[in-house]
Amino acid sequence: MVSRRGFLSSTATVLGAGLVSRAGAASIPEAMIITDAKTMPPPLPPNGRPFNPVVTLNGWSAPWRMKDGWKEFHIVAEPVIREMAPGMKATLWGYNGSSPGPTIEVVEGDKVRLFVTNKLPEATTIHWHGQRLPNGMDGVAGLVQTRIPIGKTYVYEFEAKRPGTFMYHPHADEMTQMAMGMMGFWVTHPKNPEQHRVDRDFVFLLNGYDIEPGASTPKTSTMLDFNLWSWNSRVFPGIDPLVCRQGDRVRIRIGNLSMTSHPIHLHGHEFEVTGTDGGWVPKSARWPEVTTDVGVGQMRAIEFDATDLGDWAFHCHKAHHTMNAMGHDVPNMIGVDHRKVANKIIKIIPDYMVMGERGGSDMSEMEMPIPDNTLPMMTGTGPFGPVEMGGMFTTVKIRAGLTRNDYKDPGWYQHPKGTVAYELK
Ligand SMILES: [Cu+2]
Repeated sequence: MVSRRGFLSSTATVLGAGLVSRAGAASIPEAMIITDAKTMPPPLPPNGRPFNPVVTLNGWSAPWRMKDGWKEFHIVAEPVIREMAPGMKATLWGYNGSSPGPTIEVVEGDKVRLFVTNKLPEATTIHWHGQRLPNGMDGVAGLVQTRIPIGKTYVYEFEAKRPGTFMYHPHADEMTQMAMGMMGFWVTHPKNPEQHRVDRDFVFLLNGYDIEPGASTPKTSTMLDFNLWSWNSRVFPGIDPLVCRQGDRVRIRIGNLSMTSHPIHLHGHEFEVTGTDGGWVPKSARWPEVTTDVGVGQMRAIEFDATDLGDWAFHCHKAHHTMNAMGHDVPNMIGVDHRKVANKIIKIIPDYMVMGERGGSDMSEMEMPIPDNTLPMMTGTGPFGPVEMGGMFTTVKIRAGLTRNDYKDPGWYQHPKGTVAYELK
């Protein structure tokens, strides 16, 4: 047995852990553990039927083994440490070293066997959200199965009948376990790889946490007032850019396992919703949009042609969801001259700062001392200064001439002369 604690580092850690007993090892595939939060370019499927793999934003796809015609995965529910952005680590629960867990990719018609080992301090289950499957494989504790006790492994078996976009999450002590980060993405690819083919296919989950500045464990009794709104348990500037080649047909699949809806907005391009929870949307039923609301428990696949070069903002349109941990009980000080009061306060509290009289930008411009292990509320610096964002914000970076499997951050866009807003002299 190898202690995985020692492997929790910022560098990529890939390790087949000896997680099961020697007797069980023969029949259970190794569980791959990855704790790094880098976006991993997808490897082509080494066996089984062919498909065009997806790219999990700040994540990865689970490996499998083929055995007697079954596609077998080993999923381990366990405590994890997730870096949400440089400077802040969260103590979460997840699967196989990360939260969210690895993306599961199968092909329509695959017989799928999932070994689920429970390394949490309490019982759990996994519900395969959106799937057609035998009732007893649906993962609802008490209703269709007994809970998976601590230390035990349960086996789920079903045929992946419907191609599309799915999620997985516990259906046992849900409020705690989902608030702690237990969730993952699932893609069932169409039998014919030419069907619904795109050049780049990104996936991520919308989630939210309530972590007090300076703390690392989420408050699990919070119902709505979460303070960190994340994509795959990452917040801006920790969310990788979605790198696209000019001319690519791009799909972005989004699943919402947070406790509120998120209007997801793309700059500079129109998209269509081509897939929902229930499957693919017929071409005749699609309409162009630049924002689509993703409700709680829903999945949406959007598609667009990456025609225009640039670093295009891509974010949730709820303004308080593009901010990091903050106090919400802040009075609006715009237009209030409180210098006289401030001078009196400074006699008692020398560090007192006058803030907010000119708007909220003071927050991003001022270097306020913040507790350890937290993030500034509005942060990130672009080539033109502070971006003043946090939370559910990143960029779609469109560049000419990238190679097919190149997802590396190309740096900031170099604007052609005369194409940037300018000051009137
Ligand atoms: Cu939002």
